[in-house]
Amino acid sequence: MAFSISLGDQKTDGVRLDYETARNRILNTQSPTPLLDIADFPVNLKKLDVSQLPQLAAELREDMIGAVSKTGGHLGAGLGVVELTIALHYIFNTPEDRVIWDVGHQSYPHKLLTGRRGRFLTLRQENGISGFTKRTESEFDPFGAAHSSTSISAGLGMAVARDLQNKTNNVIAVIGDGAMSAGMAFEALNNAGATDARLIVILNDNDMSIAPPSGALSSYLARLASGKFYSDFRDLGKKLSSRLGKRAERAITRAVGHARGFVTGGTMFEELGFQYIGPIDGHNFDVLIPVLNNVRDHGNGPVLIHVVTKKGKGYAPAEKAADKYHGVNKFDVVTGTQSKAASNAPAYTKVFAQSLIQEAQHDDRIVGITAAMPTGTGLDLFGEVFPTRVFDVGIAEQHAVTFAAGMATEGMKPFVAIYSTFLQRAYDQIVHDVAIQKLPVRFPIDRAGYVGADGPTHCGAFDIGFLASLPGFVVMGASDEAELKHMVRTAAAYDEGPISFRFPRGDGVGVDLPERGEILEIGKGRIVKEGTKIALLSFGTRLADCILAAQDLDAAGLSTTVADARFAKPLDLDLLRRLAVEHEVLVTVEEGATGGFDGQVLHALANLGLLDRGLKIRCLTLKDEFTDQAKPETMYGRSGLDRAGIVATVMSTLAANGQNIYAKA
Ligand SMILES: Cc1ncc(C[n+]2csc(CCOP(=O)(O)OP(=O)(O)O)c2C)c(N)n1
Repeated sequence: MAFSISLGDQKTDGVRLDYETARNRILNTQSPTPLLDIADFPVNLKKLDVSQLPQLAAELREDMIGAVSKTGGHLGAGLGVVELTIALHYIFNTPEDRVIWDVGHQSYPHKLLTGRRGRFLTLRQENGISGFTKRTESEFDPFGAAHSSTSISAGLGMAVARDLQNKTNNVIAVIGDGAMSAGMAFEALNNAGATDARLIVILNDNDMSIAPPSGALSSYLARLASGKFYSDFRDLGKKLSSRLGKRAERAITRAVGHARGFVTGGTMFEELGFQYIGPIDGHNFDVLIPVLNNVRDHGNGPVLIHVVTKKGKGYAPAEKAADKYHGVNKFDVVTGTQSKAASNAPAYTKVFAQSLIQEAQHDDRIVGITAAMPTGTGLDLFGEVFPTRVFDVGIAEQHAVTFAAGMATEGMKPFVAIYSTFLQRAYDQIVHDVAIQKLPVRFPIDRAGYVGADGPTHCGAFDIGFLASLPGFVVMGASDEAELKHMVRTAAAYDEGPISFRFPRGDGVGVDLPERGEILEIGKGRIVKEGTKIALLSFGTRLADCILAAQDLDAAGLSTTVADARFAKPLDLDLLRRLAVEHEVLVTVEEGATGGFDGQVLHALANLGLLDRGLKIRCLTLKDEFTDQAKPETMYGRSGLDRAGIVATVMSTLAANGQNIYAKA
């Protein structure tokens, strides 16, 4: 059997059991009623004896592995915090005590223990539970997340608000070592350390981000976790008791026999004003329980507990995988083999990476920058070819952009590859450090548009609007993978200022790829198909549906032109003029929020006087809402961004003679 599950060292004497044996022990021998059935809410979890917690942990892992094998999702991070999650709900009085999970991708065990087990197979599906924490989903989720490094700020806000209202609950922020590398986490530490606010920060250090972590903090934590072990535990107990009270001294002295070791004195966190406890073994209840018990309701000031865990813990395929099963498709539980949707077209990410490699072979000033997403952005492939020309700066989008700006001042050609949704975090850097100085930083923007199962927090909705509003910015949208190749080359060749190109998640449409991309003329779109009555003006990959819609419209006797704008900025005004003057109806189509390409087009048409002649114009964009997770096709359908929706918009525009299309919904 390829898959083994760990029941905790006490039960197995450190021997790893194969899956069947473990399962039988859990279900038959050890407990006729799975403990997970009992521990459906924290109030019931607390009825278990401490000695039963390792078994509960094993059941939780098995449940989670089984469910995620059917739904796909984030697995490795959750597997690593099973014991920590149980211990937190066992010791603290949730939901009165607030537990904030940073990013929220590791919250699956938390969801299973807080009343959501019955719905767990709906994870990340339409009308199902979210893959992240979400306030509207449960009172046990005090703060919504998905973008990283927000938990300490939110927790400090809650702690200060609690004190202002004379309440007494605990606030606990659980943050990973990867998330801790972000500027926002440091800003929060800096603020919290200077206050008396009773805030507990748990640093979940698994020495992994999505990829192995980069940066000096990671090396520092590794030194804390493995280098220096505190030798005199009694002294440590005394030291802590001055801040945490007598109980801490006794329990910590008791617990240390099971701990990996304690370090105290002079850690970075202590210098910042935190009481530092750790490192402790995050898979050992004998340590977790007394430490959390004694930190609960402690005196004043912030405390940081450094917990060492293993990402993917307890599931061999995850432990062995390079990414520790950070995010997985559906998979076979026994072998760990993941399914991959069948498609002959290459993924946009791969086309981007291969095109960038190709351009970099011609120009040694091209470098790639990622904010902790080398695999997601394809820069891992670039790094295999050019190891010295790729920079993983950690989860630090703001820094990534200004770092790129600095490189550009020195004549390098930085490509800052950041997903649309995470680029939001670096907006001031884009405006102030890049755009105002007209620096030629290149922005390849992946995951532009709907992202399906990851839901509203990851939807790439706003980049067109927030970039196209910046003076001098060139904003491109690839309509297929060949166009993406052209845009990589165009961006590499363009030195006048900032330039971006967006492309969606997933596979391309399967067009033939040119040997090498062409340099596109800046601000020029193209006519894909000529017609006379209807004009569909597409920006991005909805072009394929525009072409299909045009076939239907032609068949209905409505001769249709299809144009690929290529540029949201600068707009092709000649093309716009032609479409506006020669057609009765003009529909703009884009996979972005309102105020993006549509806004640019409407503004131009208005100021060119082209709206004064009776042109009927409609704009198709993402729905003006934060859309919950669903299949992308469903989302396109609801926004009218698919073939049928485009046809329906044209028909209703003609029929309604000027009425707005919202009537169709
Ligand atoms: C602002 C932002 N950038 C990038 C990401 C993508 N992302 C999700 S989880 C993750 C790694 C987090 O690592 P860590 O905090 O150590 O948690 P672990 O998964 O190891 O438990 C990254 C980079 C994100 N969620 N938010």
